[in-house]
Amino acid sequence: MNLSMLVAIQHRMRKSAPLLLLLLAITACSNGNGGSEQGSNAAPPAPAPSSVAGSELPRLRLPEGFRISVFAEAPEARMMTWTPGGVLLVAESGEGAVVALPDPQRTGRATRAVNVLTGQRRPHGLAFHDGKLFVANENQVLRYDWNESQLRASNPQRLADLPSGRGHSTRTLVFGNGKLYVSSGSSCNVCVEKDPARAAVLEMNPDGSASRVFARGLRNAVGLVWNDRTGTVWASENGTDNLGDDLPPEEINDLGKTAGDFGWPYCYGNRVPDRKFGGDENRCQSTIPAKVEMQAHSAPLGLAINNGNMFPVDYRGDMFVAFHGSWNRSIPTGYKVVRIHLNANGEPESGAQDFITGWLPPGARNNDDVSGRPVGVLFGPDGAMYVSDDGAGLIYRVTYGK
Ligand SMILES: [Ca+2]
Repeated sequence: MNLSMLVAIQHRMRKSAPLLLLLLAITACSNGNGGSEQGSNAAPPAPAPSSVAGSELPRLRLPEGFRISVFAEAPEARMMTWTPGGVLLVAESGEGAVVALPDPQRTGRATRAVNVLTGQRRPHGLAFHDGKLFVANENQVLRYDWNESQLRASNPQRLADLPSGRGHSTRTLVFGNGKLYVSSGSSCNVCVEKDPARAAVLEMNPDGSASRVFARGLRNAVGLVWNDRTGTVWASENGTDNLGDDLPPEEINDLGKTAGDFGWPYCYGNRVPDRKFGGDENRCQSTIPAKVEMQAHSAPLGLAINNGNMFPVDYRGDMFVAFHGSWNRSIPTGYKVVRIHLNANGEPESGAQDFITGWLPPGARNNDDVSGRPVGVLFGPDGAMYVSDDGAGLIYRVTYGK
């Protein structure tokens, strides 16, 4: 049975049994004892069973001392955020939903799934600021009043319209320095955009006013994270397709303190011209080079910086990136979570090092063989790492020790 079959079955079953986990448990030859509970206002996915922690994911590999388990089932799980009260919210983009996954007893497993918002247009980016919930849909940024005890969002305010249709549909948002940053990918694989708000990161006030293009020349910066030590937003960048198996490098970029041009569609990596599109050295000299270059076609999506204290000291302050995995490469790559060591100034001191692998089986020649596709990475108030996976429809929890 391949991943697409599992996912198809899971989607059919999402309102009843936790079948995917059952299948995973069977695959692992472990003895899950299943069971689930339904919340009073829970409509969507059934929660994960409270069993087989760690051993239910025998294919996944992490450094010694780390453990990974399933925190929740969440179809189409993309970006995540924490409510002010410490409840995980996830955008289920393909479902048009934002879902809360409470774990009130801090067991490491969500006890239920609560529909916070439905009928959204590919909701993706989520954030809280001054007690309000911000949601980036494909076509607009919305702000909601938030009721923590009810896990309910109300009173939507439209803060900004975003360019939509054609090409990349994900919109990500992050707060930093009192500003809201919103990423909007390109409308094409490689082209000169007519709308300056595409292939760009916008900056605006939290009420949507004073919006401007902050970073341009970013083909698809799906992951945004605030880096406290540099005082700037950092972004992952998904490079142009069809330049070969190993070009262009995927990038991590520091968006800096002032507006700038990050190269696409003319330049990539360290100011390298895309000659196929007509880039040249002169043009590239005025662009901002990548901070980290990574394997082409890895599809880096979510970014997180580990500000918690659960992981070993050496991992603190480091950046983690979810690689969604390739389609535009003859031999598959990606499908993992990597770590980039940041120094005391918040600057990278390493390239991408494997942290969680195994969704892509060793030696796989075909993307159909993968068992999951990491999307979002987020550290929790408990210091654990949470990883969303829109291939398997799961959210994992990664812990160290205990
Ligand atoms: Ca670039």
